[in-house]
Amino acid sequence: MIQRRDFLAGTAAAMLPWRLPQVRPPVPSASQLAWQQDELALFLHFGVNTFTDREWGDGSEDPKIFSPAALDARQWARSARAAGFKAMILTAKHHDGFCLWPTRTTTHSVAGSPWRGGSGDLVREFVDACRAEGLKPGLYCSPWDRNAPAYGDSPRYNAMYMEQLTELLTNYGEIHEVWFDGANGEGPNGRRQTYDWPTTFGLVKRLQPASVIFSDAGPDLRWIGNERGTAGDPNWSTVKPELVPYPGVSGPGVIEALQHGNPDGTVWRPGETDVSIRPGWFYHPAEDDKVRSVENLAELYFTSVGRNSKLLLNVPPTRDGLLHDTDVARLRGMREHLDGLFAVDLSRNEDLGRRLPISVISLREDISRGQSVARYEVMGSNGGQWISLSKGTTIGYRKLDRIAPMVVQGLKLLFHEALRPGQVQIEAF
Ligand code: FUL
Repeated sequence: MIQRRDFLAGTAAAMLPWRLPQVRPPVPSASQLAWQQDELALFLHFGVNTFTDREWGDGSEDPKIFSPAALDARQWARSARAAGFKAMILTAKHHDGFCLWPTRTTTHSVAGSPWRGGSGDLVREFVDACRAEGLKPGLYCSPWDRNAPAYGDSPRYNAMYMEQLTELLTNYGEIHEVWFDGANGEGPNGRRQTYDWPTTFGLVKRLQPASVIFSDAGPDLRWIGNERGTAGDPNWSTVKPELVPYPGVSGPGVIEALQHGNPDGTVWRPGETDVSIRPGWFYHPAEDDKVRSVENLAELYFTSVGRNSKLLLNVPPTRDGLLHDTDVARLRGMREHLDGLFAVDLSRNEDLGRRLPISVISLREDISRGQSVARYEVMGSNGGQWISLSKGTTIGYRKLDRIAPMVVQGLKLLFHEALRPGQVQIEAF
């Protein structure tokens, strides 16, 4: 018999030694929950580097090189939506300091470029395209700025950075995710900058209270600790904030904390897995034949969403300002592949009587109540006998286990270790 739902709070509760006292566990906010349920977001690295063929500009680029002749943000958004993505995040400013919107803080922006005759606003076109296609817009504004003369004069640059964020977060409607990296290199004057993270995060929360803030140190979402597209296993959505106190911090234990979270964590801070469809973050013609395959993209889904994370997949626009045909085709292929894989939940069949082999087991915890399961095992019966199909540690939002294809007549889920009572749903494909 298939057990689609198991209530840990029921029979299993009596058998399991709960690891934590029955106090109210950290749980996701409504924004964090919605963010995780979206599963897929598209990342767009675009700017002067697209035209110089570099990954990191040095801030000396002439704004006149920015001239995407056929730029169409709706094409980005349509491609994302068709592939099942629910959100998009744009590099409003990367380390080179070039702003994709006509900011008042610097002339190093689209206003100095020939694009749209110098009166273009790419952040505007981006958010409009997101909304037209039903996607949630997010923005990445790099704190490291290799163009700003004030960089390294800490209070002065921090004031400028707050002004830039204020423009981005007040003039473009609701921004769902605000993305920060911790990059902290030298400025045009060779000086290093001391960022003011508490004020930065406070400003975002004041201007966009429903947004989620991403950085190594959250506060809402944490970096998963690598750019290879692989979340940790186990992966807890709870963290001990003192282990990663600010964005860009390095040292013993930091990557480990980002990859795995912590079962005893006091704060809900799920991991976001950012990775590029190409070797670089920005578009480079020489990488046109190095775009990830459909199978590889599907694999990324398993190692991110399938490990209680969310996938932020970078697909960089070309110099024309369009997503490349190859990348668009791979996104579509990824969608078709996943749709095919998850088309029929075989655990719903009355007796699995169609005798179709299952090859993927999907588990979902009701994370609105927190994250609980620490060790589980899925058993399948092939007649009279129960055999172990897969074993794992954490589940969280979603855990996907691939197994050698097998026809089973029954499935059951065993909980060997859990922090507290919870609820899990099992499906089979
Ligand atoms: C890093 C940057 O240095 C890379 O260029 C890229 O933007 C990546 C997503 O974040 O911090």
